[in-house]
Amino acid sequence: LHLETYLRRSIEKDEIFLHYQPQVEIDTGRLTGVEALVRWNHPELGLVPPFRFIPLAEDTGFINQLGQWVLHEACRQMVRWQEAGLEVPKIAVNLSVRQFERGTIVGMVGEILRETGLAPHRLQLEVTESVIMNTGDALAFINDLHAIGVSLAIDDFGTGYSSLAYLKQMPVQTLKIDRSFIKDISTDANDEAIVIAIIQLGKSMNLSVIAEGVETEQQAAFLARHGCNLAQGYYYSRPVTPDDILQRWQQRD
Ligand code: G
Ligand code: G
Ligand code: MN
Ligand code: NA
Repeated sequence: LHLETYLRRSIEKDEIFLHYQPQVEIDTGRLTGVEALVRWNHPELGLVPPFRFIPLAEDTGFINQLGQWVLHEACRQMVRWQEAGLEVPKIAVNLSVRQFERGTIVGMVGEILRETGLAPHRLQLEVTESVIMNTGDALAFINDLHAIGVSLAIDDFGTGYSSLAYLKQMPVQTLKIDRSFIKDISTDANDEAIVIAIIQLGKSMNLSVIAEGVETEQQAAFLARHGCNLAQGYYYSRPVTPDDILQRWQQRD
């Protein structure tokens, strides 16, 4: 069987699940949110990494079903944590460009929020710059999503065709600095300059800026020193199970 055939059955067979990666405030270590990251555990193939099945799901259109499942599960998990006594301030969920093509994204998000009872402001949708530049109606959809109260982050910021003109028009709240720029902070002067520029851009446009792929204390210190106080990365935590989130963060706050 082809991977594609397996993938189509993965949801009904209960092989898809989510891991969650903490987002933290650098100076306090406080949990500010989590990003939901999809995982596929196939009984024979084992854990299939997202870089193998997300592009396939996008090519085959399965991403629409998968994306809906992910969003629903992520919102339900927020409610479960809440019921267990842990208030996770915000959940970030990745959207792919294909999910904007059918024009049903806004209705789907609204319905999932209603059904799960999650407050809209606790959901953040992550889109890449290419979503914004390559989707004809992206601006309209993004305005509609903003209108129902969810927030928007630009993922992998700095790696795409970021048109600053677009950024200016859009109700975006957060820039996520791509981890490729964070990796060589302290050895690569260009990367340092780019990171500082993104932080400044965010500040002057009144956006919050989070760095991804933070793996060392030095990187965190550099970011904090330059005015970026939000981070996500292995230095704080890998993506982990819902239970891991509960155990680690319930005790801290
Ligand atoms: O942990 P990591 O290997 O999970 O993720 C690899 C890539 O897969 C990242 O670029 C991430 O944005 C993407 N990804 C993870 N989960 C999802 C998801 O639910 N939907 C989409 N569209 N992309 C995802
Ligand atoms: O593209 P996106 O930002 O949605 O994907 C997040 C991806 O980054 C996931 O694959 C996740 O496992 C990975 N990731 C998260 N933190 C780190 C990190 O500190 N270092 C590296 N190399 N990858 C990370
Ligand atoms: Mn992301
Ligand atoms: Na990213």
